[in-house]
Amino acid sequence: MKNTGTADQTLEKVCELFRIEGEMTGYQVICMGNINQTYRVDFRRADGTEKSYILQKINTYVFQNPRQIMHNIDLVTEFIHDADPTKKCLHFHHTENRKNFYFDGEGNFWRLCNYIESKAFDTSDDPKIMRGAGEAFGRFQTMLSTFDASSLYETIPDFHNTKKRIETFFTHVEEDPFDRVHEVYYEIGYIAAMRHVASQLTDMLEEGLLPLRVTHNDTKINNVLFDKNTHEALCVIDLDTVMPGLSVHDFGDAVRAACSTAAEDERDLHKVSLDLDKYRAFTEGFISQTATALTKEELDTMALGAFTLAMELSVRFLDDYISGDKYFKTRYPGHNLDRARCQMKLAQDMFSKQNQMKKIVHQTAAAAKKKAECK
Ligand code: GN1
Ligand code: MG
Repeated sequence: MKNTGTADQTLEKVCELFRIEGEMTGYQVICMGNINQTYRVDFRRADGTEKSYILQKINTYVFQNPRQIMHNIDLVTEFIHDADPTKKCLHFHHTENRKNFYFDGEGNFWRLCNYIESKAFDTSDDPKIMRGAGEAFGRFQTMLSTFDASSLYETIPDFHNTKKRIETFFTHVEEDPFDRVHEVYYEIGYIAAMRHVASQLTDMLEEGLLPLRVTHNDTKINNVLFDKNTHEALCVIDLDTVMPGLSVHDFGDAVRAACSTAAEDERDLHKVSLDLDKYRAFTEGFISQTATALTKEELDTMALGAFTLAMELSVRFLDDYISGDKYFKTRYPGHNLDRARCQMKLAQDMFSKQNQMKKIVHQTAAAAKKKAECK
């Protein structure tokens, strides 16, 4: 059924600028992601066939240089396509003047890409899916190992600089612009107590102990598209933050997002912990693609990466809460606070499970290396 009204007309006009053929028959708001506004737009072409596309309005509060993002995306998608033209991948359409974006002059920045018929998961109890997600992110990183990192803009500077994120957070705690700090003394205390542990990866990067690679930087499992029937991982999406970064951050972000026993914003904290079965399956998938490339220091710090990213997200959500909820899209007042508490609980559980998590990494890496040697 066709939606009516001005949104409809705006989407239709933008699609026209991207030279989409046929008549728009409808659209659907895709409720995925906390940043950009995403739509699926459906078209019927002159020959009667139907085709859908993904149209996105970029959040320019978060991405202050969207042109740089689209420059990166052009290079990365082309590289991925050339690496394996048989695989499904994102393809962004161009306007008449050969731009892969349209800026409407009223602050709206649009882009349009192919719609891939698929299924996405926030998590799964099926080890095959968890392993598939690990493989997809591991493969993504391995594939980009020969990509020229210097050709990429840093789309959000210091994106995973956990140390700096914590410093910024404490500046905002001092300022307390919305008089919310008194509600979160417990959380502030925990962040203060753990800031050195959470800053360890940043320190190691600065000391040259961990290698800088081209990484995805937003490895939520719902950024992997799976085949609807076979549940085989098809491709990795959301390339806005592909930048030089740490492998252990990609691993850690995926673990904190996919291997929890609860949703990212669960309010009942008793339900929140790390599911070690999911963690093992994801780790097996990720390491199967990266084992021979990862350094000893990287393998040693993967479990710390998961703790660090849960802490980083907790700090980011809490920072947004005390700063007036400007960054992440929220569905209700206090949503960022719930997310922050949930991620903190997850970080605490991961901290208590560090030894088990490290052991799984090392066992998996040893098995993967042995397998590679036997080949
Ligand atoms: C944002 O919009 P989405 O879900 O792809 C955020 C990530 C966070 C995530 C938490 C650019 O990603 O860093 O991990 O929310 N993206 C940006 O759900 O800040
Ligand atoms: Mg994203």
